[in-house]
Amino acid sequence: PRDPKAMAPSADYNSIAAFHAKLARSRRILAVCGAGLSAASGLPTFRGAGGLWRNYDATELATPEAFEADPGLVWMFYAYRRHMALQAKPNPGHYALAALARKNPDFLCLTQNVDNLHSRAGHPPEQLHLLHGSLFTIKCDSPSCSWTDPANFDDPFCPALAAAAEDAPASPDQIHPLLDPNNPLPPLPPSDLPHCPQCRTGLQRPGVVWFGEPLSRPMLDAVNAWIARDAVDVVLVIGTSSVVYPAAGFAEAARAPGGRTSVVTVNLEIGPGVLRGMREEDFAFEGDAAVLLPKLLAPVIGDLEG
Ligand code: BJW
Ligand code: ZN
Repeated sequence: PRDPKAMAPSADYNSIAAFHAKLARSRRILAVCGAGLSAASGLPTFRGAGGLWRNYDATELATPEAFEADPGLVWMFYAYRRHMALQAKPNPGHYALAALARKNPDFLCLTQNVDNLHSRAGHPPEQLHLLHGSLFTIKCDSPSCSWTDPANFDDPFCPALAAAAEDAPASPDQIHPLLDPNNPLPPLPPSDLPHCPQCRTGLQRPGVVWFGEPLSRPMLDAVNAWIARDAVDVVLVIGTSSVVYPAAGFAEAARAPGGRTSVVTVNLEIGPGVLRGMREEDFAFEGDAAVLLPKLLAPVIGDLEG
């Protein structure tokens, strides 16, 4: 049974001034980011509206089983997302986090996003962990092969995926030909996809973490060691539905005893579930992360425009 007082948000749980007062007393800051952070850059999220690619659920394509069944289809999905991410620009949310990292060496950013927008905003690499990998890392799909290409920005990725690199139609009421489910995709056999240059039998695949696959062990060890090193003052939970583990568990894992740690949710929708899970010291801000983050972090980073 939970203590109802401890689990209730305070009266000023969404007060920017109250958060600024907390920030002024804070040193160790952790951020856990999700797809909502890149929504203002025009990249779709996974769940809810926009979570469909053609008529496929994006989370159903993000599995080893889907790749095994139809690598050509899954590669077309990822080739399109590479193209979209390359066309997109980091937004003020990414820039605010990058500025916080430069001002505060005790800030660590964990991101589930694979779009490379944190790096392009100038986020120091030693203060950023890519929990779910990167669209621009390529690896071999054979579990026994260690080949990787750590930075591949080819667009199209290969000739067979050229359709994914076509520019979107200029008019917003026109659909990208690749996204139109009435426009059948020609079959793309594995023989048309790049194979591994090392083992020569494996297929190249995106260096992202699919459901059921482990996150990098050294990275998880580094995150857990950072959390354990000293009490965390603030955890920013930004633009994520917090349903995918282990990412969704870091905010609670970082709570120090005595109500010292404020968990701060920044999301377009603050649902009843978030409010119910909140403690007195926590905050929740409803809105676009690209608008809210520069305001929330202004006392540390100053005016981004200035
Ligand atoms: C805005 C906004 C705006 C919109 N401003 N906000 C413990 C319990 C239960 C299950 C498990 C568990 N441990 C492990 C599991 C299994 C599984 C899991 O978590 N399943 C759950 C879904 C039930 N986890 C795994 O399999 C992980 N591996 C693992 O644990 O390995 C060890 C192991 C293996 C085997 C057995 C047991 C253990 C791997 C997870 C990999 C997730 N991969 C994906 C694809 C990555 C590649 C790609 O990009 O294609 O990662 S799935 C997808 O979900 C992607 C995302 O990073 C991830 C999270 O989504 P995110 O970012 O939160 O996006 P959305 O769309 O869900 O939410 C967007 C939010 O933004 C919404 O809230 C909006 O309101 C908001 N928003 N616009 C602010 N402008
Ligand atoms: Zn290989």
